[in-house]
Amino acid sequence: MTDTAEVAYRLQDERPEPDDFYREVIAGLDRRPRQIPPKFFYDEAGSRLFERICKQPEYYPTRVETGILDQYANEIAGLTGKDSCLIEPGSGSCMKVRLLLDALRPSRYIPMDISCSHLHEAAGRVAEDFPWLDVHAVCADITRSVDLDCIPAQARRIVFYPGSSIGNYEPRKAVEFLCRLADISGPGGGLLIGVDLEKETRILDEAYNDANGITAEFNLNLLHRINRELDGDIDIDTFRHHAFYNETEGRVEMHLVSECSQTLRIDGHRYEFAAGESIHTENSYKYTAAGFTALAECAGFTAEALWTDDDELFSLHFLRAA
Ligand code: AVI
Repeated sequence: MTDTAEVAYRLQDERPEPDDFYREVIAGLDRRPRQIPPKFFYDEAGSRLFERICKQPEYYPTRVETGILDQYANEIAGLTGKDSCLIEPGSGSCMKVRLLLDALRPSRYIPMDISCSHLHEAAGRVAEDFPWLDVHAVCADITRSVDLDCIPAQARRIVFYPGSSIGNYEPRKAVEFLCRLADISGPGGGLLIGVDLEKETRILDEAYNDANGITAEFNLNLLHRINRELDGDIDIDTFRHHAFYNETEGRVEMHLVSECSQTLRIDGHRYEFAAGESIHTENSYKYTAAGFTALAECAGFTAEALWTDDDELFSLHFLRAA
């Protein structure tokens, strides 16, 4: 735990083992179809690229969700109440929460992220800009169980999970993760969650294939990361980014496709790739508002409120834990 004199925040370090990346890459490349979990996108370079994705004109989720949070902050505060403990798993740059803090006036804010240096900076900036707020940052892999002794016993717990990251889980895993969030929020607590909605394929295909190529860079950074951290010998130029909406599965899929037949070597392991063979790096499920509510009910939540934008591109749900 680290205390800084200038800003009132503490950093609790529960970083994943460095071995996790090694083990999951080695195992995932042996699987068919080959796959690497999307949580490994978010090293320092990946986290910065993701921030740039969020500013691309085609990537509507950030812009639209921000508009919803801004428009309904007071209404949201009416449901959460004041003086709650606000917990944000996967907090990234902590930008969206800023739209809520003045209305919600939580007694403590707990941002949690896998990227420690990024979290350190982002949480520090929140503490500086909201000097009345008690900020306690937790660096952790939120897909694993985390020690949350830092939650004050009496405060109502509100989990804030914006960005539609729930869409990056398979629906069955999404229910498991929602159960985890229900445990964190505890009886009577709440979950404020952003969920991307089903829509025209063209809009989705463009959102994950931005003209500036930032999403492609973000996807390919995974290969750079393997070279950097796992002593890989991958020629990045022999892979291309491929993203498309899979209508049958109701999800956008991202892949890294080998453009030629080749052998990759990672720490003594060899992987033979045929030309056109891919590594599946991400799914991003899209829901109807009713479909997502049904999923959340499976995890024991009760729907209390739902907000969307005029074009019904994105939804924000407030759910109460049983
Ligand atoms: C973090 N997550 C919700 C993003 C998404 O849209 O699934 C990650 C992303 N991948 C490509 N673009 C953005």
